[in-house]
Order: sequence, then structure tokens, then C-alpha cells
Amino acid sequence: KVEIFPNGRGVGQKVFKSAGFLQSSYEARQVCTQAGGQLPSPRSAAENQALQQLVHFENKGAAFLSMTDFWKEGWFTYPGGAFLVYSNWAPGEPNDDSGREDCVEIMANGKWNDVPCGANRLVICEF
Ligand code: GN1
Ligand code: CA
Repeated sequence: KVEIFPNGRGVGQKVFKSAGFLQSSYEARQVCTQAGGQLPSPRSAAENQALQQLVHFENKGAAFLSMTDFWKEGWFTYPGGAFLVYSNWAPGEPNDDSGREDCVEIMANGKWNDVPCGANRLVICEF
């Protein structure tokens, strides 16, 4: 059994663990892959809440999620290419602000916002 407190949360079979630092989405993806995990894909309100608690606890701003709309603008998919089974967008999001927001962050209030993939956000990995 892995130690998940204080920088991790377990929900069902999933564990979310914070790396404790901020990075671009590209770098964050590599960090998680190299650790044997991936960026978080919250697929239910329970998973989203566990992730939100961690983001709030870490107090380093929003964290990246795994999903992107690289494939087609406005159509967000998981890394495997499947469409979302759950979402928790903030009001007015995703808005593709300035036409260059293809990555997704989860804010401390649990709501999602699309942001530029080059932005620096807290790195949390899913295992
Ligand atoms: C932020 O900084 P501003 O207001 O142009 C955010 C957008 C949100 C917007 C919501 C990099 O844009 O993704 O849609 O607030 N940009 C970043 O008001 O976080
Ligand atoms: Ca946005």
C-alpha cells in the first residue's frame, strides 16, 4: 500500500499524487509517464472531488488534467482519443481564449478551464 498523504488522494482504484511543482502540460505529461502514471482524467464527481481536495491542499494554483482538444477544436478527448464521460467546466468554459487553449486545468474550486498547453500549472499524476 502506497503512502498517499499529505500529497496524494486515493479514490476507488485510483491514486492522485502531486509532484509539488509547476510545469507546462508537455513537461507534466512526461513527468507522469516517466513515473509510471499519466496526467489525471477525473471520470466522476467522486474522482473530481478527490483531485480538487489535493489541488486545494497543495495551494499552488490549478493543476493540469490529461485532456486536450488537439484533435478537433472544442472536442476534448482523453489521451487514448475517447470523448469525455464526465466534465466539470466553469461557467463560460471552454472558451479557447485567444484561440490557443487546447489543454485543461482543474482549479482549487474543482471547476475546469481550458488554458494554453504552454502555461505552467501544478503537476499531479494519476496512478
Ligand atoms: C483567463 O487572463 P484572461 O482573463 O484573459 C484564463 C482563460 C479563462 C479566462 C476566464 C491563461 O484568461 O483560460 O477562460 O481567464 N487564461 C489563463 O475569464 O488561465
Ligand atoms: Ca479558458
